[in-house]
Amino acid sequence: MPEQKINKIVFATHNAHKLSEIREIVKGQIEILGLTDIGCHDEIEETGNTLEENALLKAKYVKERYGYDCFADDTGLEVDALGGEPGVYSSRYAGPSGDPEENMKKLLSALQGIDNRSAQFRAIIALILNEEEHLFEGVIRGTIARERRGGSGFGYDPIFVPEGYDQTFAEVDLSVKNRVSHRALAMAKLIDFLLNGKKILSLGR
Ligand code: ITT
Repeated sequence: MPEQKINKIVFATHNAHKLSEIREIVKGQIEILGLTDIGCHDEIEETGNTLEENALLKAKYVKERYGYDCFADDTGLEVDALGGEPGVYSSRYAGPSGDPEENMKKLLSALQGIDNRSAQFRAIIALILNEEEHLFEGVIRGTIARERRGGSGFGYDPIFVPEGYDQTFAEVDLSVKNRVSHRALAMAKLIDFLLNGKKILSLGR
């Protein structure tokens, strides 16, 4: 449990979309600093084999080199018919450039002719606070659309239809994504822990 009330924390990401999503989610509760705010412009390599390992690796990198308590998120799109792929390899699914259009193209062709479109986004947030590590998970189930639709969001959003909706994450209002998404669910657990000391999932050492 945090020793004192947290009102400011670093989010170890270079992804501007993630940063603005999270700032919107925690608006009025906690101030979020990005990596550029602390003078970190390093490309942090994601060499882990799981989302948990990669999230921890990013958070530890910033803590060790910059000295800030912080949290990092690693997200994967897990497609049932593909045995959970692309999963931890989601960002470089179609190659090292990480081009979202190419990633979606590859996924849509991998699912061509397959009726089972079930999938989930899974986000793991790793927090390093007072020398302790904590993990928080958020999962949203849904389906993979037959073609890309919508212009908002980022990454795989144009082909992911969250359960209970007909539109993709790139078609719904951002306020909807920020309420129901994998990252919103993981963030809710993180915020609860930071503000109230409640821990829902932790693999802390
Ligand atoms: P950082 O590591 O700097 O946080 P990143 O963009 O590399 O940013 P991830 O490794 O977590 O983030 O992302 C893995 C892939 O999943 C990548 O292709 C993202 O575009 C995609 N992704 C992550 N969150 C997403 C979301 O909310 N909606 C759609 N795609 C998402």
